[in-house]
Amino acid sequence: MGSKERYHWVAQNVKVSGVDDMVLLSKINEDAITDNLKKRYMDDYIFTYIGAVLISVNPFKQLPYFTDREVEIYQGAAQYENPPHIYALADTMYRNMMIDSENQCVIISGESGAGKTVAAKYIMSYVSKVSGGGDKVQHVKDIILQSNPLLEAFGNAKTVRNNNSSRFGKYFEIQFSRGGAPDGGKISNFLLEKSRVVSQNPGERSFHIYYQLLGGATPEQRENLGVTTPDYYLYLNQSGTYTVEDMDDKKEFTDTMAAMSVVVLAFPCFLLGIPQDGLCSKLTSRMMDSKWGGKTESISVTLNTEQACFSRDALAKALYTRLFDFLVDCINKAMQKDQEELNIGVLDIYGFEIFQRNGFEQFCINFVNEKLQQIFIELTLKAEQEEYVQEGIKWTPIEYFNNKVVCDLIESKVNPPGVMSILDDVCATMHAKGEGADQTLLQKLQGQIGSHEHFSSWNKGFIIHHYAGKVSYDVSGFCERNRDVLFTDIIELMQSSEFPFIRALFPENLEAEKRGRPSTASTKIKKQANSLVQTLMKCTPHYIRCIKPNETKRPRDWEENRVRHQVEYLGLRENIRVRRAGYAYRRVFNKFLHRYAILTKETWASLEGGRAPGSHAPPQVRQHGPGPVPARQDQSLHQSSRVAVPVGGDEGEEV
Ligand code: AOV
Ligand code: MG
Repeated sequence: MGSKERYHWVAQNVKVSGVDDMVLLSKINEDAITDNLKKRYMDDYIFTYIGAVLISVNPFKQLPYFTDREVEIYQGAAQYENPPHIYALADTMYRNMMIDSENQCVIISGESGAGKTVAAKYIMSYVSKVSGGGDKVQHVKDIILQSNPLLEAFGNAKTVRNNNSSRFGKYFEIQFSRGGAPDGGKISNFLLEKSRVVSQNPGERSFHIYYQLLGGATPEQRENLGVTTPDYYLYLNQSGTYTVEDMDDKKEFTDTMAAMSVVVLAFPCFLLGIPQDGLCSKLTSRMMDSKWGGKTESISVTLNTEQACFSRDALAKALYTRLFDFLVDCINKAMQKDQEELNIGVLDIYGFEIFQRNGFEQFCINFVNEKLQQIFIELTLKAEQEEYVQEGIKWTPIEYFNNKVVCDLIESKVNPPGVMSILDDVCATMHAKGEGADQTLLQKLQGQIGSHEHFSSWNKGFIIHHYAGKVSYDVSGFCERNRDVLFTDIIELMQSSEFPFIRALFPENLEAEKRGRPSTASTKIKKQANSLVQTLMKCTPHYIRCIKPNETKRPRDWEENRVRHQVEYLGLRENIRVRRAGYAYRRVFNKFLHRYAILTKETWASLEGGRAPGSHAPPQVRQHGPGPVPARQDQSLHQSSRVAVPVGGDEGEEV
């Protein structure tokens, strides 16, 4: 479709509703932003821009503009040519990657149920539709798309906030050849909420796969696996919820099985392959070292009911997470390529969440969200403003809330130590049975960070004033979940399984592990979150900020206060103000020159004697602004010498 034709098509099918880009709002305040989003939402426009940032409001219904026709319209078009759309953002990423030979990433954020996972899937399907390739590439595309139902079956569950809530975080890198064909991929997964395997809150379910299997297994599978109905199982019947509105577990099971066949994987029937009496004795007793007459001996201690249940649950959770990691590994192997060239990374994590009772899992989930908000703040509000100052451009600072203070409160090692450090210290010294550890934790938290402005406590726990609101955490279970131990006897038992599959899930070298201090769950998530930040910082970032319009999950239901609250904490007003006052288009000198040098003799000559663009000649172009600019820490993303072009001459900020 030519651009004229395209324009007509869009013009006929799209009516004007509010403003497409909120930089154009005549008033910039939360009311005006919320009003604009509402107007558009009620007219079925869920997408709106703030410059290059895409805002997406969950419609809770299928909208008609995600067909092949839109794929065609948005392909190769400039952002302003068409109404805002997630395909436009996906197209920009793909084109940037190809033109600049740079890795791209999209950070999709928003609270639980705001539409992140759906957005991630649209990006993946768009990229796979517009990129070329032969049979091998088609196979990789199939894996990329089929990995979604597979991982959702094992990693998503119904919560009260979202019927298909991601209970793990995922960074999916789609890898491309220099020619732009997706010929590989890699998934990094983060902290699965494994406690869900053994218990769920009222109104919630365990992971979808259990209900799929129970609803969709063939008679033969039922017999082999000893499958009955969900109410029979203690691990599934505590919440009293077995079905989800608009979800057909039986059909989903067929899809999961089909997805498994694409990554060539037999259904891992995880019957354990260990003698029943072995399991029974290891679940009800434990080997402990005992000092007797100067000698250390191992003796078998019988566990009480509570301890035995704890061992059983620990085993169930370990089996499930390891199985999940195994699945991710299989998918990765199936789309692995020898050498990485270019990639587009799609980040879809569990959203910020507040439940009636919030435990260790919510604490970790909300911490990861806090880190993502920090990237947004760093790159779109802080670095952008600092850059103008460095470039010597007149600039009136725009105030914003920097949530680094909350990140530090959680993860800082010293001065004062953060919640995670204090938690690790308590875990390192806690009694084997862990009695009283949670209360000790609470006291230490109060003692060491009780006066922090984003921290307060109550009789059963503590409150963190997150960027997205106050969350009250119940400390009970924090230490046990953080320590995350699986007793040695149980690991040994699993390592003695007759099935190689089960043995492979427990590869640890127990002798070596006895020597070091075991790593805790919070240390792991902290490491993962920080390495994720590093990875994202190396790419050109794009942002989708998802908004949840209601708690009823119904279409056309608009809860004004909820939306305004999200508009506030997402920092949309500050985002618009920085965007309006600043320059809309920037390019690093080097790249600008390589791209446009051909337009004049002088610039062409400056490319080291007229070498072709794409060569690595350092350009001899004078910098904009006063003299050399000091090097910055985040050089990889924000190189300091840039060409800045005001678009539309709108430098004024207030109206
Ligand atoms: P989330 O990923 O942000 O929550 P989802 O992407 O799972 O949220 O969206 C929740 C539900 O909203 C989906 O299952 C759809 O029913 C509906 N929905 C979202 N986006 C769209 C859309 N563009 N069009 C139609 N329906 C949509 V969580 O994973 O809980 O943080 O941990
Ligand atoms: Mg999700």
